[in-house]
Amino acid sequence: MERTFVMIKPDGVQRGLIGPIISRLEARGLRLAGMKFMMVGKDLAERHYAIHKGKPFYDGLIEYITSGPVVPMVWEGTGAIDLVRRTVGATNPATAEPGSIRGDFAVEIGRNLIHASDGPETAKFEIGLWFDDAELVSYERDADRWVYE
Ligand code: IDP
Ligand code: MG
Repeated sequence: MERTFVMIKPDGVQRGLIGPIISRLEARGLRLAGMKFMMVGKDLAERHYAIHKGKPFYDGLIEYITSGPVVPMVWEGTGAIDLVRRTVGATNPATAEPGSIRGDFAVEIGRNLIHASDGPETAKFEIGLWFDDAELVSYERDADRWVYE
């Protein structure tokens, strides 16, 4: 089982898409390991997006992510990092495949609804940035044997 960090961004909350987005991940067979509902301070936003500092969209990105409440989550499953990235779709919703979250619910790159870790290193860093160990839950679901061999 691999864990990945996922966050519904402020536009997802404002547009009433918390439920539909979580439903996609649940229906895929992934298992929720942690979840919060919170405002993001500038300091946390800057640490989360440190890799993009200096890019033309950086200031707008920080403003966007701190503009309203978000839903940070940890999801787990076999190959969860890549699986979630595919379920989320391309960064620019204009080119995201229909059937993906961004491809079905979003239009512009600066309002693309959801964040997901892009690799094992990023996932480890982001999970540690947003969650304490004690906030993550390890458990089994009866349905897991029908999802995982
Ligand atoms: P990702 O979210 O698919 O991993 P990244 O390239 O890591 O995409 O960019 C982080 C976030 O920054 C994007 O999800 C999007 O919200 C924002 N972003 C990236 N490129 C642009 C841009 O060209 N204009 C506006 N916002 C952008
Ligand atoms: Mg990224």
